[in-house]
Amino acid sequence: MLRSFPEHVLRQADDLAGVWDFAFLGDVDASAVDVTRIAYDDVMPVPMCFDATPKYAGKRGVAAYRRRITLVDDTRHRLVFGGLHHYGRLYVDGKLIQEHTAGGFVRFTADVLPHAAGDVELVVLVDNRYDPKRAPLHVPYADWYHYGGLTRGIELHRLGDAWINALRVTTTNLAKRKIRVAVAWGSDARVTEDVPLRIDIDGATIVEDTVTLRGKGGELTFDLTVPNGKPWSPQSPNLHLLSVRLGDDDLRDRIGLREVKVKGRQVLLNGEPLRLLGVNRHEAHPQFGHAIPEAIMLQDLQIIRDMGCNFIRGSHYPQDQKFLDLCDQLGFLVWNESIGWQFKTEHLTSKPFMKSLLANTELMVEASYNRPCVIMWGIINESPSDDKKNRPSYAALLGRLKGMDATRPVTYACNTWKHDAALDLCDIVSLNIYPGWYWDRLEDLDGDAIAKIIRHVDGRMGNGRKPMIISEIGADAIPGCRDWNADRWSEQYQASLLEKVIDSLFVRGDRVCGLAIWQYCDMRSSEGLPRVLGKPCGYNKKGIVTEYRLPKMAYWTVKERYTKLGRR
Ligand code: ADA
Repeated sequence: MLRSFPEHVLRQADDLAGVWDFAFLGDVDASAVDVTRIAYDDVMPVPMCFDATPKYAGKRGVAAYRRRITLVDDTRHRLVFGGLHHYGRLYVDGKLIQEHTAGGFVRFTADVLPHAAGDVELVVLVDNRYDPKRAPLHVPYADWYHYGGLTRGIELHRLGDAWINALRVTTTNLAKRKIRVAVAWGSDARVTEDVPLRIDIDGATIVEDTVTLRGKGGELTFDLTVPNGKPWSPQSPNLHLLSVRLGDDDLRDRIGLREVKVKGRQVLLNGEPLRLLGVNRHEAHPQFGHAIPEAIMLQDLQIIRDMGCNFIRGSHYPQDQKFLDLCDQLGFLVWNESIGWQFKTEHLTSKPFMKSLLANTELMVEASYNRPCVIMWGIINESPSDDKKNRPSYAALLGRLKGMDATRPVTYACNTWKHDAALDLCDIVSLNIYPGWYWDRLEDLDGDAIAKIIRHVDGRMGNGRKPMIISEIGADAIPGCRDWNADRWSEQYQASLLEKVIDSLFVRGDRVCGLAIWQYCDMRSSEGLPRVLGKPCGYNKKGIVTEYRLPKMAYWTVKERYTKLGRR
């Protein structure tokens, strides 16, 4: 399943998770593969990253997945993918039905147009190579290992003649528990009259009517009051089950009544100022790659909560819906960002590149708009926002986010803060800084190593009228490395640096409203030479826990300080 609960009760939605036929085709052109003549000599679970298995570890190329699927009748069917890495081509009975070039980490669909009922062969070609044309958003120098595969599950839906494409739920008046429900629908019939429509919340029927659907699609909106509505907050993560039925189709979602606003230097949740105490979390594990099972997701959230965190920056790509479902249920606050890692001006001024990046961004919002845990949207981590040539792309991406969602603040993690030229487009100013690691000494953190950066940015950004988050700061530590020098790479150094960072920001300072330590867990970096040479075993070791989620010395330092701050 793509979510932690069934999104459909009426609609036939087949879960295609399981063990598929598999063949690693290697260094071939996916578009030249004759998918009717592939010799499947292996099997592979879905969801999974094939290159997280020992046999295919480190391999890059085209992989072929195959299974039979059943079209229950001759109406439109829809394949729903939770994530495909990186480039994909989808075939039904040997016929190409869709290409995927919007990159990994995003939920997308591919329709099987009206087709004779019965069993058909589904083949998915997945290419995990770095390919500037087919997978432009996966850059080989990014500091994470770009695993490949079908990573977040797949479903086959029967749509029938008229169907619900999406529900978009907005809290319109928290005090009065009012929401706006937008029901986006599609149809293959020209006009469908007297279509029954019903909206239930927590099992109580709120709307019961009939509607006429004209044309290929449209949107119905309803302003409703949630009966016995309870606000969502980290302390009380109340969720309500919204169920919409249109004809013989339906769609359900779990929603949270809450409002996020920016006021001066504060981010307010339901009118209360937030102090965001958090970590950056990659979806990475040595044995699963990006295909993190729910069991590991839950352990991650248990650990992150135990550390005293209320905030998670999903770095550096759209988060798994199942992970966000758990964050909704457990009351975490999430920064969800579209894919990006130090993209270059040549990328941000390229139309094809920006087309893929806008698609990745749009798909992120479409999938997560209703998630109460998502309190802000981010874009393109650490990209050249100091180059004025890129301002139009920042404006296009941030503008698209605001156009799709007027309810959440937008930001980007900036490391070009010395001469940044786009932070004014953000609602929240977010800085990636590494004093004490990439520059300065540990003891400089006892001074104003951090404060002087904040002063510089505030001085350039209209005297600091906006909320500010330190979106990355940290130090590498090799587990078990403890020595009397207590220098860089030792666990003592990392613990001491994080202690000084938290004290500088929240004990001696009060400018920032949030901190996301870099990072929650160790993870493999990309295999590019400069990257690998600079990292022990090719791993980014700035995790507070190891890649297998075992605590380093810094864990207890962060826990002690975050827990104390959380009580204030
Ligand atoms: C950057 C980047 C992170 C990671 C970090 C580091 O801030 O955003 O993904 O690479 O540096 O560990 O150096």
